[in-house]
Amino acid sequence: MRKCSKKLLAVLTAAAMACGLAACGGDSKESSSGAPAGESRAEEGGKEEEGSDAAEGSGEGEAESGGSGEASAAGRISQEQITLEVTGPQPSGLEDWTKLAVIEEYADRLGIRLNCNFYQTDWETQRTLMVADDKVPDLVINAGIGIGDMNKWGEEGYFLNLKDYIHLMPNMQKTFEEYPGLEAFVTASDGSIYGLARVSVDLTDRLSRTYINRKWLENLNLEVPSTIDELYDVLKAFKEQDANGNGDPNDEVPMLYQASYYAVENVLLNAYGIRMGGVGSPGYLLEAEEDGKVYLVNTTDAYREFLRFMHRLYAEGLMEQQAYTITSDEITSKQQGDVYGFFGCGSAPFVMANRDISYDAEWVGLAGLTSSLHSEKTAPLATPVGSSITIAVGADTEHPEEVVKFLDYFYSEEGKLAATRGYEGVTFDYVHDDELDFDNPQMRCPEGYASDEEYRYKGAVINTGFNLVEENAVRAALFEVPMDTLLRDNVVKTYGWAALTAYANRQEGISFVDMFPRIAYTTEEADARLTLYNDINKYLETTKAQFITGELDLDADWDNYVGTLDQMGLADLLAIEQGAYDRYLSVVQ
Ligand SMILES: [Ca+2]
Ligand SMILES: [Ca+2]
Repeated sequence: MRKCSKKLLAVLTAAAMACGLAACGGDSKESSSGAPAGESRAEEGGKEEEGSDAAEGSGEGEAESGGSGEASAAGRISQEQITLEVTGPQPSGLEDWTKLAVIEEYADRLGIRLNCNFYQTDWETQRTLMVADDKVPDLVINAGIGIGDMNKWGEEGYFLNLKDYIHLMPNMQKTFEEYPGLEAFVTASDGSIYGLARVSVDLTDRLSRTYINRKWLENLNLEVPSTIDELYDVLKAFKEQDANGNGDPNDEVPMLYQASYYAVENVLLNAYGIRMGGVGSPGYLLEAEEDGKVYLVNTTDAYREFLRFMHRLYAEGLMEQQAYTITSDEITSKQQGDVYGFFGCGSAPFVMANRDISYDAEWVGLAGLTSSLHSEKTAPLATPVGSSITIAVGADTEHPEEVVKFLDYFYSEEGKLAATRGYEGVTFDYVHDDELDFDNPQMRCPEGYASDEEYRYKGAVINTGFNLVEENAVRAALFEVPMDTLLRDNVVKTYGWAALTAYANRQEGISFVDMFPRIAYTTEEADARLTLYNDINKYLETTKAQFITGELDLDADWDNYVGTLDQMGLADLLAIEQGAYDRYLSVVQ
């Protein structure tokens, strides 16, 4: 029920009713509720920017301005050129948006000229003011709006309901069919869609990045483990023997575990049938029964067995003993000294060791571990859906049909590239990758730019602005090539961690399973959830560390742990999660 919506206001004003703008704008007094603390789990641990994969560009590009005059495969969106006002935070790395090649290309090919007004600082405040002052332009990009605020502002009439135009968005509909979790996340409880979240389909970003030391395995004549017990035996051998071969049998740390390297839990939890992935911190694990009932994994027997395993590793010196105090600089230094045997990360081995990517060849990916509790080989996939709304359309746009067609374009094959790399022959060229046997859209590197990557964000495209579908051609190819290809020396040294991850997860018998999806809270739910979630999550984090280090006993203290969670209001928190999950189900089913 809208109290004082903007659309309603026009009617009310016409009828000489008193409803001042200030009072209406006042509805949007807060803006924080959409995204509780720690909500950006997926952005953990630096996905390094890609684009420098295959170094040299052609060096002959000179797409200054004027456009190429090429037509779009999709045809022009507007026969007569129209101008759309665009706002958002200054895209990362951008200096002057008027220099971007796509500005002329979009104008020439699509009939859409963009006029951008980016904010250098304090975007969140600007965004709130923009709504409060009722000055939302045609397009807001890189918006970072929490879904609760998005739906509230949409309902109040500040943003266009894209659902009313969905018949003009066939490419988006196709993407919704492929990723129903995306549609569910952006759909408000009344069925409206006020903003779009990015969908990142790259499997190397969605699968666990967990690696075991190839040289150590070879030195000790050990196989890559496939069960949790075999893993234990390998870690034990790493500890007892001189795995790194430096003459000292005691300087190995079999497993690295630390705040930034908790990703290793993904594979370990999965060995117990638990799919890491929740709706907040990685330590707050939700899953749903077949019948749709949401429960907290952290109180299950399977989770207790996982903690038992972790405690065993800790107690027997098989994991980093400084897990809760060590710094990332210390980790890099230890890693350069060849001290770690097994870890998971959000980046890559070469990143943590501060080496070049060929260093990754010293590692091998690990996935699909089984245990007595979980005999199926599975690989959990994180949700591809972004944590906030990245693009929304102002309700007052004079060109609603053109704007939605323009957005839909970025879900098409040509449009996905137009958003991330620009246009063939203008900003990129297809270069055949002989190793992986596919055509790679390789950015050009015109004079004046230090690298093709710099050209991408300074001279070619609006960095992440229209990346509604985030793809990565090279990484996608790693999941298509014959398995043997992934073992080739050149491939491993060139594509490093991504090749290791693809190989590990493509092993015969492994099936992909979805983690708990990204669900959307209303602002009321988000407000009610915030304190409950923060308190419970903090308690889960603390007790987890205590169970692992042995400060708490997994037998003697377990019932008290479960009871404390009940007292803290776990049932109330789960009721909120259930409500949001039910709405998710109502869209995907
Ligand atoms: Ca050792
Ligand atoms: Ca040693």
